[in-house]
Amino acid sequence: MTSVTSPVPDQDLSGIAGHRFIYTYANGWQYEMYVKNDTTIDYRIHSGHVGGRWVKDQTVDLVQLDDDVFKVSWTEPTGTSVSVNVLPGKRRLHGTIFFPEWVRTHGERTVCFQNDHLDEMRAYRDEGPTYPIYVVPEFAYITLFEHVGVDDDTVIDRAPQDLPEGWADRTG
Ligand code: FER
Repeated sequence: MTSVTSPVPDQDLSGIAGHRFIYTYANGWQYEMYVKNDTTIDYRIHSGHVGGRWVKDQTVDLVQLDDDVFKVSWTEPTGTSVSVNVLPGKRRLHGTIFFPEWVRTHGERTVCFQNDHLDEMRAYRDEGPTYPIYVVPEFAYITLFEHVGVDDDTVIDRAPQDLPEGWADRTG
């Protein structure tokens, strides 16, 4: 239990750390996230506004809100912020993405392996325009949720377009 003097519930991240999941948002956008450890994710964007984009070693804030409820939050070098709630047992996810105006109008500039373009992304971020923020709040269904172990750099090691045809449609 929590209380006003002790608001933080006990944290057990073992239900999400070391797991890969693939999910499709209600707007049709398909994403893949690997929770590499308690503070880091790798991900690929299979389709959507910035489909083709992929990222390794993004630092995140990860917490457990309740049994089978986790929350992953972070800000990208592009200035995009994301907060994702994940309910693995229910295969349910809700993400809210906060895109700067320049990513809304020029999303293609972010479609790359970001790790090779970090200074470029920060320069775009600082150039803007940032506002108005384009907020995309969507539920998603998790089509695949699997334990793959922590700190494995082979889980996400290539661009989404370099995977075999139909790879992201595997369920489980
Ligand atoms: C997600 C929604 C958005 C996600 C990543 C993003 C890995 C990243 C967006 C961006 O930087 O363009 O569910 O999960």
